[in-house]
This record gives sequence, C-alpha cells and structure tokens, in this order.
Amino acid sequence: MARKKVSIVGAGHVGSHAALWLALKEISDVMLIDIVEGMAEGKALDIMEAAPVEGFDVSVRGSSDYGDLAASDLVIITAGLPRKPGMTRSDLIGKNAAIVKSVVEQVVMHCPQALLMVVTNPLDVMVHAAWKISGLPPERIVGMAGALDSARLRAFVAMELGVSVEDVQAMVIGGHGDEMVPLRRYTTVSGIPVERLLSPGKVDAVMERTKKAGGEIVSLLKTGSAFYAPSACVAEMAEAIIRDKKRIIPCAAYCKGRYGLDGVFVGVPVRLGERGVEEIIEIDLDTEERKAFDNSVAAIKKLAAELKF
Ligand code: A3D
Repeated sequence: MARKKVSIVGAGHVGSHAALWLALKEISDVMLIDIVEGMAEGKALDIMEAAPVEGFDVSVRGSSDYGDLAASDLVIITAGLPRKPGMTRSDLIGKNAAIVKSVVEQVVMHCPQALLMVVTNPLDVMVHAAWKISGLPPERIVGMAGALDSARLRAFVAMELGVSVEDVQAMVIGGHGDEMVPLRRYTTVSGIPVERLLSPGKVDAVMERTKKAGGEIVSLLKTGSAFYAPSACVAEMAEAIIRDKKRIIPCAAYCKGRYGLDGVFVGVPVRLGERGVEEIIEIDLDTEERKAFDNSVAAIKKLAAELKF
C-alpha cells in the first residue's frame, strides 16, 4: 500500500520538529513547505540524513513551491509568527490571519481533498478562519491545542506525584488561551481521581500552571514559543488521522448544536480518524466547569469579532 502524504506548511520550530516526529514514527511521507527559499529543503535533507541512523524509511522532502502540496492526505499549517515575551496569543491575530489565508488558498487549489490541521495562533480563531476560507466541511478541519494543554497537565501531575506519565490521564477543553479549562474531575492516575492523591492546593497549582504553561516557556526561551511538545502533539493527531486510530483527543472542532453552541471552533473531546473529526463527544460539565467553558467560548468570540469573518 502506498504511504500516505502529510504536508506541513511552515518549516519553523514546530513544523520541522513535527516532520521529525512523523519520520521517526514512520507515519507518512512528509512534504515540508516554507516561504523562505531553501529552508524547508535544507531541514528535510537534514532529517533524511538521520534516517540511516534511526532506521526510518519514509521520505521527507522540502520545498518553497505550493504545487508540491498536491496529493496530500493531510496538510498541517504551522506557518505564522510565534509569541515573544510580553505578547499574548491574540497579539498575533492580524499577521497570522493573513498568512493562514494565503496558505489555505493554496491548499484548496492544490489538494482540495486533504484534511486540514491548524496550529497557528491564536488557535481557535485561526481554525475558524481556515474553515471559512477553505469552504471545506467542518469535520475536515481541526485545530491542535487541547492535546498540548492536556499533555502539559499530565506532565505536571506526574512531576508532582513522582509517577509515570503513562498512568496520568487529563483533559483540557475550551479555547487555547488564558481561559482554557483544565478539568480536574477528569484528571486521573490509573483511574484514581487526582483529587484523592494531591491536596486541593496542589491540584489548584497544577491546573493554574497548565493555563500558563505556554507563557512559562516563552519567558524562559525569550525568542519564541514552545515547540517540542507542540510538535509531538501535532504528530499524535496526524497519526490518529493517517492510521485511522479513532483516538479521543481534545481538539478545536466546530461545535454547532454540540455543547449548546451556535457555530464556533473550540477545544472539545473528539474521535479523530481518517475522516477527521468523526464525532464530538459531549462530556458532563458541572456548574463551575460549564461557567469556565462558556467564559472561554466568549473570549474566542470576542477575538473572532476582530477578524470579521
Ligand atoms: P517559527 O519557528 O517562526 O516558524 C514559522 C514558520 O512559518 C517560519 O519558518 C516562516 O518562514 C513560515 N512562514 C511564514 N509565512 C509563511 C507562508 N505564507 N507560507 C509558508 N511558510 C510561512 O514559529 P513556530 O514554529 O515556533 O510557531 C509557528 C506557529 O505555531 C505560531 O503561530 C505559534 O504561535 C503556533 N504555535 C501554536 C501552538 C498551539 O498549541 C496551538 C503551539 C506552538 C506554536
């Protein structure tokens, strides 16, 4: 069977590391595209030169020609500016919207059959914009954020308890901003609610750290934002789609009628497979969780209003 093709537009920190994860796991052939002449080609060649050492047999190529998107099964958009210290994700909106628009137009032209994953910030608004511009059915477009926020929460719980991350499950829903909603009731360690294992103060602290985790890294790096964990999550979602794994992962998905919403992309648990967002799973939220979720949706809508799409 021919290998699937994943294209990544934006060969910067997140895009190039996502290409590396995809290659290491032999998930698909990879086409890296960037507007900076030579950059994607150089990084792709560098990854291919690691293939003999790591023993992966997929092809990773680079290009600055959007025509090379042709025949992609999945296109991942990581093109756009990252945050610098002092910036919020929403500060990126104008410039990144223009970049996402130009990329989506190329995707529609060269591979209209492909599924689309958006990573560019401010995430929820960029996915919505990509959907509008593309004219694709909403289940074929997904945003990566909840996977990362949940991975961060899992890492913090494991660090706090001194247990394997393998045993920690967690769920962060809502928008990918300060109003994200880490769900303590759905955070467990081998099925044991985290609230049984950590004091209320410690639980509060890991939830708060999760909300600010992106900013914690931006302030340490000073020149950009996180990329190892984000790119690992991109690869996790790409694998779910390419290998039709039907994973349940929180993703930015189009909610119309679901969660009582009227047509907004926001982070919710979805079943991710070869058809994209195959199902939105509605979990029970208590009064406090619902209030926090509504607050997060309101923040997305406020930001979306700036774009007027
Ligand atoms: P960076 O390393 O600067 O890479 C961005 C790349 O995009 C650069 O190589 C640019 O040359 C390229 N680019 C710009 N415009 C175009 C275009 N029109 N076509 C093709 N390539 C283009 O940034 P990064 O990789 O660290 O971050 C990329 C984006 O992902 C930013 O918007 C980040 O905020 C976002 N991000 C989101 C998450 C989420 O969890 C949602 C996590 C990490 C980063």
